[in-house]
Amino acid sequence: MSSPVLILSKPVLAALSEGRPVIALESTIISHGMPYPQNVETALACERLAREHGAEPATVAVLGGKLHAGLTADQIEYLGKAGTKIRKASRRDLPLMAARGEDGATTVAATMLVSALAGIPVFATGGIGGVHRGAETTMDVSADLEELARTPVAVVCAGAKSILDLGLTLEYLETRGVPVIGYRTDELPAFFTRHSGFPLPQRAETPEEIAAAIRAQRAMGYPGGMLVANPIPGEYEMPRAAISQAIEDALADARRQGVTGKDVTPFLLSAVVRLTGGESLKSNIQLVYNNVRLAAHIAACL
Ligand code: PSU
Ligand code: MN
Repeated sequence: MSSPVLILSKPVLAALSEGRPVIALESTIISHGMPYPQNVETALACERLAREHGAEPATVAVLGGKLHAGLTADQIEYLGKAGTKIRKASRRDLPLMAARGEDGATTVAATMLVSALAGIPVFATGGIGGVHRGAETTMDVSADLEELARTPVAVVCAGAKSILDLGLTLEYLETRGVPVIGYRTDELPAFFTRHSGFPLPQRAETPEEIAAAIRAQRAMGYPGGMLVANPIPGEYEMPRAAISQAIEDALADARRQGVTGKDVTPFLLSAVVRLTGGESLKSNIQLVYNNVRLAAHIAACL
């Protein structure tokens, strides 16, 4: 069901109306999260991987002011090539962008919102935004956390990067009543690494179990989504010392340059890629693939 504000691609519309599995994918990770051309290659590979695992991919973006679920390869190429020239679009940005017919790459928050409008229950990304270090003075808390509290979409991620304050991120999710489920782990994964030292309240062993939890959440009329934390496969993990050092250096750079607001996360991500000589990008790509596979399995069970 397309509407004046929402456009579903033909394959996504067909899959939804036939009751086949569909998973959403975001586009800020394409325009702001990775360099070109790896961003486009990764986005297209995620789509192929979803299909191989039986789910139709719905990559989400704002184009000409319309919310799109399901993009063409040319549209993905456009978002990747334009990179940070494309607006990073979160929930707050959508109304005026629609009025003005603008283009934007959707964050986790905006992608969840579009997924819910389109009727897509599962969404795969790399990492979510969270509570930034120093948030007690900056109040920089990602809109992704609020969206998880209010919008009924299950988000599969590899945890949150330790550019964030992981402890405060978990506290915030607890306060807002968001189910946070470790997939075969008792610990919040730290994106580039499997372990953060922060225990999770619950774990699940199979995609079936997670799908059953999503169905139960719906049946309870429970407003809000779910966070599924899926650790990066061990063979693609970054060495812990190297990544910690890169993150500390990136944070120091951001402070020196006075980076604030929505520029913080993209700045830190590209600094970490540079400081690790590109190694972190390889891990980033693999953990996204791992999340796409799990999201497709969950969608197939729903
Ligand atoms: N984490 C990543 N790569 C990304 C992002 C997060 O590993 O590209 C993006 C997501 O789109 C997420 C956004 O929604 O950054 C969070 O931005 P902020 O911290 O400004 O809310
Ligand atoms: Mn922020």
